[in-house]
Amino acid sequence: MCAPEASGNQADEGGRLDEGQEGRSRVFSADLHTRPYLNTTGLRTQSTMESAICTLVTQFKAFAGKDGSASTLSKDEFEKLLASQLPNYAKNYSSPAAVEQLMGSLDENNDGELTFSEFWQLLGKLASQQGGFGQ
Ligand SMILES: [Ca+2]
Ligand SMILES: [Ca+2]
Repeated sequence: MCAPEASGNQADEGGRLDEGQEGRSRVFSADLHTRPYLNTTGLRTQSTMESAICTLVTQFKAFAGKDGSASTLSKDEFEKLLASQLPNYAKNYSSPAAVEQLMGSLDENNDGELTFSEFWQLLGKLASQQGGFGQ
């Protein structure tokens, strides 16, 4: 369940979005402070991690919904998602052949489409690399 976008205080809630600075690690530079997640009207809002999950799901759905099945990513949709949402993390997959290979490694049932859970394997891998957790 994605809560409606908190109005106004998005900037200090998630990663800093100042485009001018080193953009590389900004997704993971979200404030880790532990203030209660209350918005200006005193209502409980999503935590940083909840918002991150919400973003992943929302983006997956946005790309998966472009053609064919709305709940799975075709190769074309997957390619667009990589280029648009993971440009730094997935820069080794900029050629169509590399995308195809990556997709094949994620597509567990080999139906040419990625479900969210198949796609999730990639996120887990990228997150592990980001955190230096190894494989
Ligand atoms: Ca689709
Ligand atoms: Ca599949």
